[in-house]
Amino acid sequence: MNQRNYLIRTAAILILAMVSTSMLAKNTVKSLVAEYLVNPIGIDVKEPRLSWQITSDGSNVLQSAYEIRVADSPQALASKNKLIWSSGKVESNQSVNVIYGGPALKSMQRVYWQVRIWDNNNKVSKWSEPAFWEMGILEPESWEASWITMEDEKSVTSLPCHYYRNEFSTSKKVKSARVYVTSHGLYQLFLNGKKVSDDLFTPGWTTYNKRLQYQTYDVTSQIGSENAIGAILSDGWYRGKIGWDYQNGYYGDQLALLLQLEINYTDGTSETFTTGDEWKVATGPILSSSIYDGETYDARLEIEGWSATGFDDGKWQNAEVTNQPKDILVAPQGVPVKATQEIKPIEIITTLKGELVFDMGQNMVGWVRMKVQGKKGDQVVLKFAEVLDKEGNFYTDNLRSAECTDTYILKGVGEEVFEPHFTFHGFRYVKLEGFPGIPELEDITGVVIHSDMDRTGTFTCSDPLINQLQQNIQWGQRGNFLDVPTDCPQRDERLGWTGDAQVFSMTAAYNFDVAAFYTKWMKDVAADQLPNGKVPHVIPDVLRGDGGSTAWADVTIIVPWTVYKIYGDKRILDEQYASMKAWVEYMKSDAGDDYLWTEGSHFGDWLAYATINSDYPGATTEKDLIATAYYYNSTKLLGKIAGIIGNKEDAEKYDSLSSKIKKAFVLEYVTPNGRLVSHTQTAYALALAFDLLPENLKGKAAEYFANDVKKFGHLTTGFVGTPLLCNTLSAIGRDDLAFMLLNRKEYPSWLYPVTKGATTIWERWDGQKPDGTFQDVGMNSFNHYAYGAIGEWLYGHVAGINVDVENPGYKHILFSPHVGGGLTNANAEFMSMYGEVKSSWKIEGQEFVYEIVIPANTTATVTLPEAKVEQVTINSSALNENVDDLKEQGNAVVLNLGSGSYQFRYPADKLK
Ligand code: RAM
Repeated sequence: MNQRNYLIRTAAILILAMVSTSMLAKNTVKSLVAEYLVNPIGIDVKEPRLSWQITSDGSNVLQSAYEIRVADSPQALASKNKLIWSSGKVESNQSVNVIYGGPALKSMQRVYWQVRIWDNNNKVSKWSEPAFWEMGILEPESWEASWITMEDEKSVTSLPCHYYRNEFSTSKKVKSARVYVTSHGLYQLFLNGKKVSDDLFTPGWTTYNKRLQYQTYDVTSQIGSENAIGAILSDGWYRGKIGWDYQNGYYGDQLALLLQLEINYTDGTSETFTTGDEWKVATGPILSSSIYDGETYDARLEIEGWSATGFDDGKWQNAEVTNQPKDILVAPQGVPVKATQEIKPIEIITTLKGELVFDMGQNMVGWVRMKVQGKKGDQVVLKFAEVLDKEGNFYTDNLRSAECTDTYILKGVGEEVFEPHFTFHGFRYVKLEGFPGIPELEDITGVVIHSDMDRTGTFTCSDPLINQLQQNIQWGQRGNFLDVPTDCPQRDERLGWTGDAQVFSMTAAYNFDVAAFYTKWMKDVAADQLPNGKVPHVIPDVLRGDGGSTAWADVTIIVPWTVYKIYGDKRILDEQYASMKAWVEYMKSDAGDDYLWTEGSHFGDWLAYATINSDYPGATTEKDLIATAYYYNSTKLLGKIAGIIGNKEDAEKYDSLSSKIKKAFVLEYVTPNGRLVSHTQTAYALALAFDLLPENLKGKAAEYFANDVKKFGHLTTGFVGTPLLCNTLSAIGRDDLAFMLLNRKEYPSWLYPVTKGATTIWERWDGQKPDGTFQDVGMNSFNHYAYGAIGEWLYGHVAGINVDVENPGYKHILFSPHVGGGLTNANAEFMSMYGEVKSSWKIEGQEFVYEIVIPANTTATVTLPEAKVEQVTINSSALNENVDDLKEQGNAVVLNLGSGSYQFRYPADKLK
């Protein structure tokens, strides 16, 4: 919709609002976030963006103005002359990502802020509760600390973890204390014997040689007069095994710690304690710890009280100062990894082979906590697997070289509790060897870990199998969003595969709040991009620059575009623009003058349907067709993005380039009758979804597409085609086929794994074959989210919650539910930046009942399928007597509404 129409429509809604809104609507401003985070500390975004939500007991509520005020304490917010910044009353409907416009903020500065709004009746709200954000260390010079390491210990194989410690005292009353900390390798931090934070896998995974995150923790309440500080360091991604070929030490061979503790006293003075050569270091009970291989812990070597005061570290060696860079330190922009759930096993199995196996009932990512009692030196070995084989035995062949083994050696002092520190496993089954005595269910607890994103979406419907599919998609996302979006969590891979991330990004953004998560990861994409614009296959890149595959490297454009659409985030488009452009320029130079991208090495429609039939080996979509289609799509999007960020010249340039690619595509890959040279579902889905066909051939191509689906009766797509498949069938009016694909239970389909008991999404359509045997051990993950990209269609099409790209961030919402596939209800809820969006329909007797929630400060267009205006009621009254802005369009009724909760009812005869 163009700007003018939007304004007219908004005006219409405002008029309507006058009629139906209670003039006394009470509006509350809440859920304040800075840079998508609740009260973040230690950020380094110099002009943070502020967002809030409005809740109201009235309907048709829009914000007409806001006022933000910022001060250095909550109390000071109320006194005008103490403010750091006041926006004044700004006439604006913007309540998402409003840029802080006050004076430059200093390192470590904390500011409090609050906001009030005026609604469309010019009624002002109360000020919100105060929120805050706090800056981290903004200049490298402010890092006074030195990197420290353990003398002479350079290694590229896993050695025992390092334990660092130091003590310090304070003599004055502490007002505030912050610790800034990072490491080469992973760290866990302790203060006076206690863990400082429940963040896991810190400092996270980035392109370490270019960007290294540090964390900031508020330790004010933990500081006493005598203090001890300790840290454990392990290899992690930095020095451990990562990538192919048993590759260790990709980033370096030396573990190191950097820590700075800033204490402000109540008398206005301050003190800084830092890592330096007076620190002590030793090894301890963690004999080895590897992300792929697991952890070995010898409890007999535990060091009682090592991170508390008074410990005798006389036998520890002095740490050595090491010269490592500090100018690459960045504050995290994502969300930390945390343990978010605990799971009890459902069964203890003795397999045919006699193995003792716990079934967690869910393919999960994390580890288990084990309770055990035995003799000193007893050794319990825990192994992890996703599946049992067809005989019911423990199966680990698909983990490839990853050992996924935790070993615990008992100290022999009554009940002992073990959980690993720096490893994670992807598993449903846990095999125990050497357990003293007979284990019970309660001896094992599953600890689920992932980037702690807020869950924003739910989707349910009348079919339990589809509900399980949705659960599997969400579990797949949880298991694979671990500071970076990985392909899988179990085998010797777990890498940030770009293709998987891009195809899943829309689904991901329905399920969880991924704004911060992707903002962080996209910076790594840009950091690892090669000077010629080529994008590595995995980010962070541990494959030494191998990259440039179509549909994978296009992550540069597609993920920021998703973040823009879902969160209305323009800054990510600005900040990633150079990276996006470099990628398009790379394709342009590789494609050359004929605009067909026939060069390069590509994954193609990865893992598409394959058969062993002699006359039909499976669906092969030519790689250059895919590459040229993506070249077109990314170029076109880049042009659009250039326009959005105000770069007119590029907008025109890439728009015109995209037209040339389209022409070349049609000439090369489309017959004059609309048939594609690769006559596959993926090819048609690409051509139709990306709008690559001339108007007169669209109908014919759609027919070929539909006929192919009908002929097979199943999907034949891989990673590239699958995310587009149902959306495109629906777009050409073939919901019947899209629902047929969704409902199919035999291989290949989304529900086939569900019927086999899957609790996550599989990498391959036939990870486990109907006869119970497995796919090739070389590549058979049972927790791979890529095919979960169908989630986007469930939320957007079946339940009907869609973003309007012209008014991104759900400022204007498109509700368009679709009944089909025998479903009698479908329900989606989505927590947008503006508040809760809901879309829920059911067939109740002879009636279609549809409920929606439109949050305050948004508007919506609702499309009611198979409806006649005079038969529809809204909140139990006749629709046409209550809503002016409505029309009949084909068989649907289309209306525009402002915020509120609405229920529609009308006869369902045409919907069944
Ligand atoms: C495998 C995985 C991954 C995919 C690459 C191309 O490693 O299946 O998901 O993106 O191949």
